[in-house]
Amino acid sequence: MERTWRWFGKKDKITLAMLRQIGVEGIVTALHDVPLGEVWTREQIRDLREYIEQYGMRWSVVESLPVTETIKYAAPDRDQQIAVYCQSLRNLAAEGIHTICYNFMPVLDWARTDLLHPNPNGSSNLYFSYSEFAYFDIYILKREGAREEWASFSRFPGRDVLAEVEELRKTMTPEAEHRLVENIIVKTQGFVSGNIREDDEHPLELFRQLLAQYEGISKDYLRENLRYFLSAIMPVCEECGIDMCIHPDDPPIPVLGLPRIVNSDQDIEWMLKAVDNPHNGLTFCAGSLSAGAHNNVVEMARKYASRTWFVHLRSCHIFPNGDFTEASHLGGRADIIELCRIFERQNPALPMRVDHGMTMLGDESRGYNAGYSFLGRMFAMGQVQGILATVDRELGIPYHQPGFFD
Ligand code: DNO
Repeated sequence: MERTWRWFGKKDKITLAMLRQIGVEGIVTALHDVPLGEVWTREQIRDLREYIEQYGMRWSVVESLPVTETIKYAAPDRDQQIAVYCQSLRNLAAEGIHTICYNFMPVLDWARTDLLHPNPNGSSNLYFSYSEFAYFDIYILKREGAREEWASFSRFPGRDVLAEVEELRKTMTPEAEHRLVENIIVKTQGFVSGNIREDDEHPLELFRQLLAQYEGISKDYLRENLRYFLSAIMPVCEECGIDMCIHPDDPPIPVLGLPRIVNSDQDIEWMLKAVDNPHNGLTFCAGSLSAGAHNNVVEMARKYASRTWFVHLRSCHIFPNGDFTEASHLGGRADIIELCRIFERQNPALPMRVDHGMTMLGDESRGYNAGYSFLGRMFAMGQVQGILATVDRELGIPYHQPGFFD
């Protein structure tokens, strides 16, 4: 697979010169400064593409070209927003960028409760605690109906999340509450979705307003809106040779009363069949899928490899109570070694990025985006390059380590 890296643009503290030294061939990025719902112009795209090319790499994948909430919940302006989306797609294709990652998660993109959860080895990883998330929902967000929903939450037999929330309440401090808000709706969201920015003064209020727009919206309704969106953009994708790759929901469960529609085998099967066009494809995010005990990641990779246009390599460990953390790229539930075999066999040129990594050896004080450390991701990238070299040897695929004399 093509070794790519998520880079957050010219302001990213991790520079392209650094990335070249660690074997990165392709860049995954977005026009992070263009406000949600505006066209990405050819000039803006060209400027960034040429900047990347100066460093001997290419702009391989857009992650993400965000879908506005109004498209997701079908507001009156959705056709106008879809037209904006199509124009951005045309402009990207005209600049030679043909692989587009996006997601259809309402309001909240990915979610974690702890961004620096200690590992036994002294490094840290991202972590999701159901009781802390429920505490946020009931006592901080104060969402109507949240308590009742958590009272009937039965995903983990024998676990009483509501009782844990009450226990937590006894020791919760204002600082810890503030940290939960930061972790759940600010630090993990600001740099990916554009709904909430790091400098928003009242993120909770904003978040409540966004949630309110989804009142009464069911899973089926959201699915129909995805079908509508995909059907509308497919002619442009065909005309311009664009491959769309939807990113699965992270975590792979419904959250905060919002429907989520891309988190299981059945969901993926539904969305690929709903608009059965090869340009409607998948970002195979092994991390998001492996956070759900219902997902057999290797089986899913086999089943969907032929409709996968972009791969995220990451693996989760699920604790006995159901909470999960991000594991080593050589461990956890995802079986990255087998995934490399499957995707390498499918297409050795498929863009792949290491998704998240440990925060280690000083990463914590560098102000990187949550999950997107430098040393931790570099460590994971080294592990994955080793796997790829081994798998390529097994499969008889020539392996070239970029940036070296062979
Ligand atoms: C977090 C990621 C998400 C994902 C986007 C794709 O690290 O899993 O930000 O990349 O949602 O649209």
